[in-house]
Amino acid sequence: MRESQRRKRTRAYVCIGSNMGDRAGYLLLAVRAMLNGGLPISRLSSVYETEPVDLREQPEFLNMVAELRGTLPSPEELLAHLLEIERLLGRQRGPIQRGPRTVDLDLLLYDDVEISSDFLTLPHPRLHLRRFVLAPLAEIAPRARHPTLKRTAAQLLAEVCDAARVEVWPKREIVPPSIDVYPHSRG
Ligand code: PH2
Ligand code: MG
Ligand code: MG
Repeated sequence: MRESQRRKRTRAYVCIGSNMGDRAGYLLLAVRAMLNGGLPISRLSSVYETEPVDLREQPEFLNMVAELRGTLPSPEELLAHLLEIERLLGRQRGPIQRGPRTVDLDLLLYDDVEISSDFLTLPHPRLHLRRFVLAPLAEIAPRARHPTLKRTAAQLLAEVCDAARVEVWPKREIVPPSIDVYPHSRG
């Protein structure tokens, strides 16, 4: 199969996170920047509010997962594009690793690609350890397969030990306003 044909059917998953400022606004800006940059988003998970892991003394995160499907740039080019979006959205890389951030875009999976370089590790090395990644991933792609562990997202979620809280956000259903938007259009 030619390279151009192979790349047409690529599927990749990106975890989006924010725990600074207008968190939902940053998720939305990240999704818009990905679409404006030509990345073919085919599915978006719900938004989840999630307890911080690793560095636990920091504000709660909003996290979600996007599926990209179609003709994609190479994994390295895709990561460079995601890092550029982080930079445009005001992400500052301070001395604290895994600390608060306006927006974080992590490449989780790219087909069955396995890479380990200084720039990029695929699958994401902590993907299978984090409920805040596995819950939104399994929501939109329960059968997505981890090529190294040979487990699906649904299996990894059922088995994960991470007890940090992960809940769909916002907790209450958004009820449409009861105002009549078209007051003059009725017969
Ligand atoms: N990201 C981190 C560290 N900890 N915790 C949650 N809940 N969500 C995140 O996105 C997250 C985190 C480093 O990237
Ligand atoms: Mg991250
Ligand atoms: Mg990151």
